[in-house]
Amino acid sequence: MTTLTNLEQVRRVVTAIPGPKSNALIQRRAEAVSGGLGLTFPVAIERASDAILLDVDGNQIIDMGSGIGVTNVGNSASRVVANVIEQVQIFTHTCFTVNPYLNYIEVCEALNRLTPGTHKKKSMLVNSGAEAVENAVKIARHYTKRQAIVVFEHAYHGRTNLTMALNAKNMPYKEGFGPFAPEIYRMPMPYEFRWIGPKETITADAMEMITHKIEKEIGAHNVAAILIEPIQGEGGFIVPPKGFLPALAQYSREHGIIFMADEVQSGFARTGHMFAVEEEGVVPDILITAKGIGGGLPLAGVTGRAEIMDSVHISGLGGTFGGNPIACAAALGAIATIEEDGLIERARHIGQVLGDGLRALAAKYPVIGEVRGRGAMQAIELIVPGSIEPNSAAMSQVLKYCTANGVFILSAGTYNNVIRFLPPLVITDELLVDALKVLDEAFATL
Ligand code: PLZ
Repeated sequence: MTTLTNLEQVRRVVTAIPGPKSNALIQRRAEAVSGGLGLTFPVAIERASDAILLDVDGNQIIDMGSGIGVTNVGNSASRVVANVIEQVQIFTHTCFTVNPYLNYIEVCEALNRLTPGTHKKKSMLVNSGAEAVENAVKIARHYTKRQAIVVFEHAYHGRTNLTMALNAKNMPYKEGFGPFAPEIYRMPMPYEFRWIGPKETITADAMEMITHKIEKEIGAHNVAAILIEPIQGEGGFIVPPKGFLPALAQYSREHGIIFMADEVQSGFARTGHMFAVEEEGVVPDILITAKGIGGGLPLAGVTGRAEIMDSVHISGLGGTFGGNPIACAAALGAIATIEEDGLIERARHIGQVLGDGLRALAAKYPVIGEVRGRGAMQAIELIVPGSIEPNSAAMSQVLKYCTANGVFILSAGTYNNVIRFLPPLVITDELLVDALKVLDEAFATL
């Protein structure tokens, strides 16, 4: 077996990006692949390690997106690679509900140990974030014998039928794909930057609006679960104001409502905690994981209070591939990497370097309306200077410049005007500083 050496962690631009080989591959893609799939960067990847992506034209690109918050431990991280190679030679699949195996149980034990709360917890594994959210909803409804699910403005939870209904944004997620699942109720989100009321009382005012709506429009006794991303991802890295998540969790507790945190994007050390809810000591009844758990392999989990997770009748939960042994082996490698290499601390450090760099840019360029985030989950919201009008054109121009110069940065936001940073937590300071330099040049071109 050939072993590939890791890519040197430097940016290197050797052709136009996208280069000729990427362009040819993108044409081939257009012939073979459904046009319904998006294409954020028309740049095809040949290899990757840690925070560097090598494209088919030989350019080394800084990865500031981690495949949308997945490769937190770096691309092809050594423990993930070693565990996968070993597992693929041992056995590839049985279906856990047909013949169980050890590493599925070990991943559940790790989830039960790592998620907040000292109560007895149990977990189940599935393939994707959306599937985990679906299962969390199934379990919460089954346990409470209630149907209503409360979600929020700017929320994103997936692309399956139920999760489409949970999403806030119509285009591109819902347009033409209805009918959607019933018994989903959307509440106002205290999005500080765009909040129209007084900012000093935002938490209390939002809670007042939400509890009023729940009590008058649904009936609290009909609500099975309140589902929220502790920091909203696709919606634009909206960080709820201090006290909001604890207040929601408290309200849920008082009304027998399951409080569910969707930590698909914010989890696994991303925000400088293993899970983002820890910032304010919030203990969810159910916590949903995906993305970073698998170190790049498809895996997701639902972890909750034992009595809730055990309330479902036998065989009420399952799936052919959920908790596939190769994905579980990868997850154990990713979790070991986070714990043994101090990646939670590292995420805080990244937050400092990136946050300082972005705040310096915001002071220089009035098109940056706000810098927000936590740890290695940071964003800037672009506006028409002197207003809060979303500036999506500036965002596109900045990202185009970055791509051409070997830095991949993702967008986000209900108004398509947020630039989000989700670097692998193993990224070097040198690469971070280099990416910030390219970003500065990009803003200078506006
Ligand atoms: N919950 C909070 O961020 C996935 C979407 C990419 P899946 N976000 C990236 C795209 O364009 O489809 C996400 C999330 C939160 C759930 C999900 C869904 O996770 O693994 O994509 O199903």
